[in-house]
Amino acid sequence: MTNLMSPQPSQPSQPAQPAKSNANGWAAWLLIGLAIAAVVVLAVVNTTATNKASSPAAPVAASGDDVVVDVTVDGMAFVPNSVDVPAGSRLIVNFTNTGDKVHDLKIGDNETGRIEPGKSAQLDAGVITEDIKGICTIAGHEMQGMTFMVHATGANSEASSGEHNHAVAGASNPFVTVPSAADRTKKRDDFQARDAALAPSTGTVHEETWEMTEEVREVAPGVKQVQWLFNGQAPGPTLHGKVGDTFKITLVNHGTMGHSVDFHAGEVNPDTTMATIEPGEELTYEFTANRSGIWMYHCSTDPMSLHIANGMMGAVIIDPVGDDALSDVDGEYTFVASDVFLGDQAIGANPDRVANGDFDLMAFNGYPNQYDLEPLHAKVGETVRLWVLNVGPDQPLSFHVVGEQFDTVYKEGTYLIRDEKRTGSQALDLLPAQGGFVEMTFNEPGTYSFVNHIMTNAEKGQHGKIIVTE
Ligand SMILES: [Cu+2]
Repeated sequence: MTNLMSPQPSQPSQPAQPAKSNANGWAAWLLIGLAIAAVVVLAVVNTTATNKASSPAAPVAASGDDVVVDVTVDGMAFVPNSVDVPAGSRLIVNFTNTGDKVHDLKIGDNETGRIEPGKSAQLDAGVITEDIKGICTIAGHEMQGMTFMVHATGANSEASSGEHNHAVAGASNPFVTVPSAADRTKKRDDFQARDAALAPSTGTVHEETWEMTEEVREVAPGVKQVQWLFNGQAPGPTLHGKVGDTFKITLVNHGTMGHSVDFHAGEVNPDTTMATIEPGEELTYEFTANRSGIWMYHCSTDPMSLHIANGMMGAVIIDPVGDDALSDVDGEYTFVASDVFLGDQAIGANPDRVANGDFDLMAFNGYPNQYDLEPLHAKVGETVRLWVLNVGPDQPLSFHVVGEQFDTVYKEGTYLIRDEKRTGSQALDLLPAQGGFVEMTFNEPGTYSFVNHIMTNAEKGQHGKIIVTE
């Protein structure tokens, strides 16, 4: 009614004049008319609501039953992270913070308050009549996966959303529930990370045949979608040679669309060598590696962003020779950094989202957080060389290792620093299609994270671990 009464704000400032009383009288009758109309409308709404109540769906009356659930914490997730409650029942949560940080649990308007690690609290979440989301209210914790979905069973809850198994991490991809950081770092037995170790270079002529296929693959925990692949892998195979070597890569297109390849490691005529080949066709791409470094390759069929986003990219590492040869190290690894776009399982990366640069997750070697699930290992005193290539298609990379300083950094054909004792580097910055390597020596045991120091991209999955032991 407040809104109906409001269209006369200027009256007090109106000058007195004969017409005013007539106008006021007219306005008063208008308001009475509107008020009557409003009462009629409200009555209709009430009738509708009453009619709805007589159907089995909703609203829900309190049943007097209690549902009691024990909830704990694992990392940045509630365990369990959802509960089914018969609509009309009261939900009681016995919350124990088994994590190592302070957390709370808020469901609707009811909350536990801050709970220290090891402490417990009971939360009366009230009578559950519809699906409702619980969260940890501490800044950033919901985003990292601390959500708790309460599903009202038997209620008319079609309008509410929420997945049983995957926390929604503030993501808004309409095609898929984007796995949260908690989902992505949850221990699992069925996962094998891509081996990041750089295989040694052998021979001077590198001859390979790569099948190009389009296949459904797991691209993140709980998410499978079509990927476009060089030889069944995304990224494609890492090629490793040395200056002067020849590469002969025969591509066979077993896909449903045209594909191609562009090896940045060689200098060739793009018109012919990088030509798109149609399904069933093949092409041999030959180049000589005249210059050292880590070089991107990718499908160069338009839209390239989409072909790259679907997995058609990879690295060629060319070692320098002679006086420029690299020193021996204890471990040598390759990380290809990429943006991850999700979409319909049967289609793959959503083309509109790729066109808009609307990425969902970030990855090293094609799979978000895979080296959190299966860390690399090193010993105290060992020196490692990490080759890093950013294939984008869009996002920049600021490669950093938490707890370490690089004494050697090589980027795009030149050493920024080399074997330094008194100075060092903290991050290697790489735009898409740029690469290099960093070297460091571990002085103490510990868990050293390697990250994109563009922190929100680390939090989207460009994060892994190196465990250093004595
Ligand atoms: Cu392609």
